[in-house]
Amino acid sequence: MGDNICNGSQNKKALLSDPQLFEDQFEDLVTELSEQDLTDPALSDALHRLREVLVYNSPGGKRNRGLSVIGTLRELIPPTQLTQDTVQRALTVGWCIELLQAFFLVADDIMDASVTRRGQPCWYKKDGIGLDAINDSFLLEGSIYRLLRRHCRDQPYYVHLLELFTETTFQTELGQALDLMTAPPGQIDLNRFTMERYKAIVKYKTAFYSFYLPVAAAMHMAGINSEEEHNNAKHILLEMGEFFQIQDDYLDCYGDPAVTGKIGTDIQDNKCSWLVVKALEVMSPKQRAELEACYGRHDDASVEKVKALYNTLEMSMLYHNYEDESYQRLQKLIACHAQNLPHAVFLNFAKKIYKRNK
Ligand code: GPP
Ligand code: MG
Ligand code: MG
Ligand code: MG
Repeated sequence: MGDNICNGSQNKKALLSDPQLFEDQFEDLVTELSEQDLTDPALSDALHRLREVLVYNSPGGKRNRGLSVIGTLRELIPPTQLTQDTVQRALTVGWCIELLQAFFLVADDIMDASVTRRGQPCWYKKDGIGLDAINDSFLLEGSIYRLLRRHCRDQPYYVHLLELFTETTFQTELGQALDLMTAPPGQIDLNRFTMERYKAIVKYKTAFYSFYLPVAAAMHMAGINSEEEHNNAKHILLEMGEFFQIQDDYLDCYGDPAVTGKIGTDIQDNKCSWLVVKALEVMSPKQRAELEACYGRHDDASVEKVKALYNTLEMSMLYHNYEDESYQRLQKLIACHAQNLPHAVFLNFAKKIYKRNK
């Protein structure tokens, strides 16, 4: 569609907010992936399954990652240069990040033995799905590259986006490997849970894909490719990502499942969570022995003992102090490292995550 043609539907689109445009685009992308792209009738059952997987596993999230592609692009390109086609493409790239997230979550919930996600049963928990969900996660990942090809193939930044998505996926998988290796079921060894190991896990499993990826994608779309500019952005965004995962760990224990949409499993799963790492820094040898006896166990009584110990140590207060410190540190980082990039790129993101409860 040409950018200068103004028909009724385009006029209407111009009035909608980015979140509305983003939600509206989803159905079109599902139809494109499951109906228009592959027309071999022999595939119709598989494509029907793909539609089901997309529809079940994409809604209900906060959309922070997906929406920040267009949000960042609006800070990088003057409104007069932002054509409707460019906006549509930024929304599609945003959906690619949401699909990457859906791919990771479907797989992560199997690995973490989770029960609910975004207020509904985890996909693998549904009747008749089980471990077939592994293949469904691959379908979600594959969908990313079909969309990028269809919508961005002719753009000068196409290869940059491909490399960014594949590199980020690999970094996340390495982070997930660290997360899993540091939490072997049934082998409790509190010596494993160091702050150094914690930071490595969360940088790779969360920060790259949740924070650097959407901003870096928008930077490439705006023609900003220099390593220096990307490193500046990365510096700030990885710090934000670390804090975001610390919040996720806090909410795993202290969040309200009715709000977060998921029931925590970190204590049972023997995870190297911020809570256990921080608690170990402040507890007495006697408390450490108590923790050793009840962490990483599945019975309710053991889980409750861990939570009671966290309460005694006032972990909630320690977390809120950390949140305040982290916010101050981030403001300084933005002031020092944003350089040529508009500070709003980072401040908008920070506004969405600090003091969140879901
Ligand atoms: C969040 O960990 C990290 C991910 C969802 C990345 C998974 C990566 C894969 C390669 C599958 P988490 O388990 O704490 O998230 P949640 O609390 O949402 O389950
Ligand atoms: Mg996990
Ligand atoms: Mg998980
Ligand atoms: Mg978690």
